[in-house]
Amino acid sequence: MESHEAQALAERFDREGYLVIPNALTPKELEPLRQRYDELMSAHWETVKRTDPDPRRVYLPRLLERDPAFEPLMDWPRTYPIARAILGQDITLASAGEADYRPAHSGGWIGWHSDTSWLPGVPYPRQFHWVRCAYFLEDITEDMGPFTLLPGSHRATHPCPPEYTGPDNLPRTIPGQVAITGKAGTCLINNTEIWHTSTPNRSARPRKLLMVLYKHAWMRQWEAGHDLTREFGERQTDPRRRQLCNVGPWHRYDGNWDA
Ligand SMILES: O=C(O)CCC(=O)C(=O)O
Repeated sequence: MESHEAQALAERFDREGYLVIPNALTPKELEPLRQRYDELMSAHWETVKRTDPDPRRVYLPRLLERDPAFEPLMDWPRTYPIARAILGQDITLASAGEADYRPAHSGGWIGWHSDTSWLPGVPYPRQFHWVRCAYFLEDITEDMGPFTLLPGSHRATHPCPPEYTGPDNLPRTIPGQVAITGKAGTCLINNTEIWHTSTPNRSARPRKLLMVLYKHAWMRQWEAGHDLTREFGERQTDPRRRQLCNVGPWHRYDGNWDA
């Protein structure tokens, strides 16, 4: 991707808080990812079912570390230049990636929210804090509980109104909301500060996502088992990937970043 193209998309992202990139992964590129995802998820599913017989969302952290097939997603050529243009040269990973699974015929699991509702209260000019790339492993249609967001809400100066979510903890329909649907291989890139939710999956098909999360080097990673391990970072040989994996200093007196 040409840098002027990535820059134009980054400017749109700044205004709207999200981008939808069709064909970020081709059918041939998707195939090995889907195969490993299905194997990992079906083993995890058995574990989850022991404690929760009716899960609404199943989630596997540290995805990038689970199989080398997923590693290239950290600097994928059709999406990474956009994340790099949005965050700038000190870009790093905010977590080790996640596999996300919404079973067929499952209820909603979360109401309207921002991932960091406290940011409007921080007294410095608004930063991009987390930028997430969510890759669709299969087609996602309206009835499959798509990620749903309110364009531009990442710039709000107040938290997401609690009345956007009903007493049943299901999201209410809000004027202007956009349900992100698309073909397998699509990537949703979003500012995680945007007000978002997802609806129940009323279809007979599971919703499958691979997620990669970026941040600035000087921010802490997502903790509690989501973060990249030191060992994984140290194994990387490519300077850009080492930076992405938080190896090396973040203060860079010399100003030379690798990503
Ligand atoms: O797509 C979804 O299920 C919603 C995801 C979400 O709200 C989140 O990860 O914070």
